[in-house]
Amino acid sequence: MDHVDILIVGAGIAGLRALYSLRGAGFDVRVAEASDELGGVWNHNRYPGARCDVESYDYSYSFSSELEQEWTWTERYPRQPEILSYLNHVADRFDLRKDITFNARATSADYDEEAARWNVAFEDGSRLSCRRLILCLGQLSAPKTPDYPGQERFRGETIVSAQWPRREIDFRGKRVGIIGTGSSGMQMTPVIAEVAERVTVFQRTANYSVPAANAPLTDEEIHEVKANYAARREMTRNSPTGLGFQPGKVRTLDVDPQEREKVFEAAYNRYGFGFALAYPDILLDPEANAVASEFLRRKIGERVNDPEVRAKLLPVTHGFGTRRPTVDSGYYEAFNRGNVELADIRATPIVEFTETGIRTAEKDYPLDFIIYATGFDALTGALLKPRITGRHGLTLKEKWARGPITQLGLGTAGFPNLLIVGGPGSPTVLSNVMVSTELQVDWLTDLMKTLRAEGIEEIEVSPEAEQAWNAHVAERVSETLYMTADSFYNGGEVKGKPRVFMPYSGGVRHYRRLLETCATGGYSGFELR
Ligand code: N01
Repeated sequence: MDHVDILIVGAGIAGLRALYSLRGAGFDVRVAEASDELGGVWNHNRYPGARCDVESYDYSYSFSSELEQEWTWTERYPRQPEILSYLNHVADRFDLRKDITFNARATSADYDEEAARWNVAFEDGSRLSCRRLILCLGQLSAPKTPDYPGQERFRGETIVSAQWPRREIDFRGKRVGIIGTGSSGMQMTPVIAEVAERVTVFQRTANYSVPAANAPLTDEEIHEVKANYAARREMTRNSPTGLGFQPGKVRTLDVDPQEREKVFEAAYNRYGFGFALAYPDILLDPEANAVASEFLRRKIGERVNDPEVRAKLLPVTHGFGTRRPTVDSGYYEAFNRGNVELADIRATPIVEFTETGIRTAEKDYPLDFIIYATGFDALTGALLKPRITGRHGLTLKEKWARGPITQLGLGTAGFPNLLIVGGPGSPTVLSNVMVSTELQVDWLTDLMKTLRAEGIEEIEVSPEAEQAWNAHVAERVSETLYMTADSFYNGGEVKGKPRVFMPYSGGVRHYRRLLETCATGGYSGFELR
């Protein structure tokens, strides 16, 4: 069996960054990547219109000022191919590929208590032993697909948005059905509608979306960002979300309606995702949330011509932001085209798939393509795919059967020398993941250096610490409105998944302080031996 000091699983944003930092610190480190390419979600989500809804310059690594200066983003919100080129550029620029093994899907990891090592097995039968195992498996990387009667009968092509084929797909003259109206469905709808003969969007839940106000970056904007990167980074790390804006200071209802309208209008037109921060209490106070939700419903309504379609597109099942809102480029306007229709499958559910399309309780939709833009088994899905067995034969799946439990999102008791980036219990999907990932990786790198310097064989989360952390995660979310809706944040939309709020809602800035306190306190909450 091959041996390595540190094995990182996953060569997405987190895995690449961890490789760069740990190798730079002199560790013997290797990355195992399931795909034949790096990039994680940006490798797999190649659907038309895929782009990031965080601004390009904020969705970039901060570890090298040379890299910051030499890479020039072209748009405010970068498209998937541009992000993938960026990640490839980073890999080439820092010679990361030589330590990545591609086509290496980890299927299991077993902790050998006597040797204090992890034995990792891969799909091709190979094995690797490592002292420390770092899981960088992504938050939204285990796609989930629907389960409708007759799916196998459909004779057209079925595509999963998060496993988009690499070949060119020609939608010209085709009838395309899109199931799902989260970010993926909303991003692809207007783009596919430009070429397809007909697009039918199958909507179960109307969602809130704010226009992206996307545009090519001007020379002045690029200059401004590059000249002030350090300050910008500091600002994002000190913000609640890792995004480039701070929340408003006054409470929503303490402002008179005309003034509030102006603030909402400005945030709506410029901020994209940051609309949620126009006032600090939009996700905390039901009345504030109701006012913001109403504003957005009005705005959505203004974008749709047909009154019947408009009524169906207005979100009414939940408050703005309690499920992940989206940032779109022309989603609602697409319904004003002659070739886009909305199938409201909450009112008239899908009954079955047929050989030629989808039958709902209302009618038959003949289709050539069906696209599942139906989301992910978020946060725990990818972590629980390999069979990970810690002390006393306990698997991670068994340990987390009633929901994930961690210390600071970084590890869990009974699984020594196993560390997680971007996992449950950290800001993860509630943040700009570039920022939260870099915070965690820098912290882990310092931890590894300390373990090496002090000759520490094992690090393991203490059971008391993880209980306390989970209680804190639950307490923080209880101050918010997040649990008022089922979402991928709380597992409520996956059958059989425990309904537990998984990310840490206390904000990036606070989380950063907690990481520092943990480290300066001798890695409190972890047992070092
Ligand atoms: O997935 P989603 P997504 N029958 O879970 C519907 C990131 N992302 O891939 O609401 C019919 O948001 C489901 O309906 P409902 C980003 O974090 C980022 O779109 O459960 N419909 C919902 O409408 C994003 O939030 C970018 O009733 C079914 C949709 O499918 C996250 O990934 C771009 C169904 C799933 O929406 C996920 O986005 C894209 C069924 N059986 C994605 N099952 C960026 O820009 C589910 N649905 C960075």
